[in-house]
Amino acid sequence: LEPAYQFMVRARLAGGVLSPAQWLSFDHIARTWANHTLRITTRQTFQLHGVLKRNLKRSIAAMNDALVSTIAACGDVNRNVVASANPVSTPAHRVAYRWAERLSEHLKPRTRAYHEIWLDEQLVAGGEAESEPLYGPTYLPRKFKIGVAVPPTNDVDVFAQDLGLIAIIEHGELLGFNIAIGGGMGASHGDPSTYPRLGSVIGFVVPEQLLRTAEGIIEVQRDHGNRQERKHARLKYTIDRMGLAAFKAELERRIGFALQSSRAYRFEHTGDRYGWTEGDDGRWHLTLHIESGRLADLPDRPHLSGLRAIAEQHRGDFRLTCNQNLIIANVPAAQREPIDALAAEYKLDGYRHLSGIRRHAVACVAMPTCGLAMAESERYVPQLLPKLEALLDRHGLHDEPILLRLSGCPNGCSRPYLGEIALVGRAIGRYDLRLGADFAGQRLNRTLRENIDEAGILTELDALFARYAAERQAQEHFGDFLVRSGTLPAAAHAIDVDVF
Ligand code: SRM
Ligand code: SF4
Repeated sequence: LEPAYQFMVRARLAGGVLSPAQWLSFDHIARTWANHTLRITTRQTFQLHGVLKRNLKRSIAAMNDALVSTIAACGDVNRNVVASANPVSTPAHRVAYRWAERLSEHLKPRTRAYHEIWLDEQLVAGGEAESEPLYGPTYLPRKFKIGVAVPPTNDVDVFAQDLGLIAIIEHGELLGFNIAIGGGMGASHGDPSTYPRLGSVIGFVVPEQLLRTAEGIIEVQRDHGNRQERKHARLKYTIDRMGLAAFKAELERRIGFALQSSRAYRFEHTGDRYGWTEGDDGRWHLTLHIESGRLADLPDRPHLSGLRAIAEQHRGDFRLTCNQNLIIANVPAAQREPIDALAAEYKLDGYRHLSGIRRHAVACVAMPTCGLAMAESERYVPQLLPKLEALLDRHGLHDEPILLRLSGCPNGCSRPYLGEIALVGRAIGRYDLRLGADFAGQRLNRTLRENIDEAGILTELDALFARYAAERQAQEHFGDFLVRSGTLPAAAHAIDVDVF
């Protein structure tokens, strides 16, 4: 008898968009073969947990039947391309999203092995090298991530991506993209040769140059990335080893054109806009708050069933956000009321009463399914958040928007180094407390205390909230206050904006 091996399955959903029919397929797969939950990830897709080995093939086949793949959702290739989900309000936003789709499709591995293994496609003769013009026989040294942001919203955390694309829109028209390279979060405790890094903006390209530029960056990483030491294999280390100027020169040599100077842009925030917003075409979008992205049927919150009921009626689409939330998008005005009624019936309307910190909290999966977790993260949120809210209430800061990020280990799946407050797991019940990122995803935070327990975390934050309440300037965010007031060392890792 074989042990009951369980697997996690991750879908590939460029830009996090799916139809109601696809939603219903995911719902069915979650209930039939997984642990009756769907998990919205920080890269705008679904993970399913607890899929038994004997059900793995059926689950993947069912996704493919719904025209969703799992190919390259993991592995040393380009991963799910993320794109600003919020708002989806102008033609330029839609064009930016379509570029995310095109990138995703263009950079997808060409191998048929996936189809042969999972979808019973007949074996095709010929080596992988022939079928992988970009990745070659040995693929990339490490995973590669792309995100498209539409200023002023940086909901994809564009500077945390290997390749961050900042859409430059003027008078409603997409002119092209600023190119930011070398972002990445992962680090290892006690190893300073590993570190989070923000992307460096190296120039601007027009849309027609985008695919070749992305390919060129991937080619340089493919040929120059570190294949000896996996810890140093991400693009950020390749760039820091080669030097930004040398990397850019090599890129331009390969693609055969020079990047233009980067264009001006301004990010204001990384968050989602909860509630209803209207698009330029008169359609409506409802952003729901989903705690840590977990959709389950709990006694007081039957969210999974609620969204199934909505998917059965909804004729627009669904959009997953990089903050692990959900947008019921493209709703005609007449459909708002029935959707509101279902949201209320299934307790999906919690977005109406969120504290400032809860609106901006993101937590990675961690225990019990993540094999790399050192501490709790998603499961710690329901205990930690009320305690933080109580402290904030006491200092009159209930509605103050504060970015909170929790990760169960330093790999940084919740992008914790971009939290104004972040906890990075060390051991059960113990975390590094990091503080002082900005509100728009453009400055890394700093470690204030290492390896402390909950009591230590709350004591530190209580004192800092008191000072923030008393000493902050008008409109000043918590992270900015901590840096300005000298509570933390000034951030040395500000982004390399407009280097070229
Ligand atoms: Fe992640 C590995 C979960 C986004 C950095 N990540 C893992 C694994 C697969 C653990 C493993 O390798 O055994 C986790 C599965 C846990 C579970 O039980 O489900 C896991 N990562 C997640 C998700 C589900 C977190 C979430 O709560 O939403 C996100 C799924 C993304 C997706 O849909 O594709 C997720 N991971 C991220 C991000 C954020 C992002 O991409 O914007 C990062 C930081 C950005 C970056 O890559 O630098 C991230 N995950 C990592 C790393 C560290 C990589 C590094 O360069 O050091 C690992 C470990 C590794 O690759 O060796 C990792
Ligand atoms: Fe697991 Fe660490 Fe990623 Fe959390 S940050 S999901 S603990 S790998």
